[in-house]
Amino acid sequence: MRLEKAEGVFSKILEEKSLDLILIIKMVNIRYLTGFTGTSGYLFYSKEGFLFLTDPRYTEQARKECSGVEVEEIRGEKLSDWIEKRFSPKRMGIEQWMSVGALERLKEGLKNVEVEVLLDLVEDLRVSKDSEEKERIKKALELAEESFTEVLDLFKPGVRERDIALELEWRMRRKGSTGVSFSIIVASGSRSAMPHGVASEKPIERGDLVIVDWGCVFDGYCSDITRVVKLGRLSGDEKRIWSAVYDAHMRAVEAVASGERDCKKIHRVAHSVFDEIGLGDRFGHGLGHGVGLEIHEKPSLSPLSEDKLATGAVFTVEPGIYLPGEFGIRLENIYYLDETPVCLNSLPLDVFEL
Ligand SMILES: [Mn+2]
Repeated sequence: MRLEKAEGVFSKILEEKSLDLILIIKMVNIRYLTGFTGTSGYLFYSKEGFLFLTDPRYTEQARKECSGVEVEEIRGEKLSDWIEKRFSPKRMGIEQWMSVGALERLKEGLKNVEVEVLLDLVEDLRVSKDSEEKERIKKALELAEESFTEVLDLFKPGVRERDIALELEWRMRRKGSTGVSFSIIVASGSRSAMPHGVASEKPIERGDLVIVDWGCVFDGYCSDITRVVKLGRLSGDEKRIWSAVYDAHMRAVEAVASGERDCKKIHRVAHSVFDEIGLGDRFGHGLGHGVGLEIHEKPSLSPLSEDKLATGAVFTVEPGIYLPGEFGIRLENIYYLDETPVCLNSLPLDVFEL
């Protein structure tokens, strides 16, 4: 079904841009289109349809995984020579992800071929998730949340941030995840003011506020969630900041619920909550991002985004306030956009006061 959808789009592009060939090189895009889970190969599209090229390490796997796609093998031959021999293209389009070095080599080998860079060809197709994708993301989130609940009793004075991160990762893997979707953030005390404070050797202390931002991969799909833990009771200041972040989060989700689909406007709704209390400049990152085969994918909810939220999109909402030298608070959930946004999380956004 994904291949059929892609075929419709790709065949139009061949025609509009007068191309003979399209080359897809990013492995998650190849996985999305063909089901191939290996780490090396090239997907071509021409008037004949799709063709997947891989090397002998993966030929058998590709024939099993890529149903409906012709698979060929390359052995001891330069990619450019193979392309010339198989397609003799005059004009070809290549995804933007090829390295400048690889592109130079390819152009040297294909001297008479015009090359055009194609932007976000498959990324745009990936925005709206089908039900199978949505279920995998939900499962990845479920494993992440269950594991977090199980490690809450580790938040004790003297336990290092990285011990918590390791335990969390180990539990997610034990439950069936293939790994973390990014390096787990456990940022305690004044480190919580660093939006990406990856777990360090620092032991957590009584009174610390701890930002935990984590996620795992299930069947290729990522989850991403942020919660705040406090060793003790929240101070007045911490409560005030938590409420502002919570309001920003909810106001953004309400904007989507009432029909806003312009991603930069959704970002602005959250930002304006912080502006109202004079903390606008303490929110320096985007409000959220798409989640799927990659931890950060389209759409981007940020001030410069040109993206629109499409039905079927799975995206995070994660406003945060960071006070250097003091503390930070970020609250992140994942939403699925049906007619209205549906929260995929089970854990509440409240601070876990321990
Ligand atoms: Mn995130």
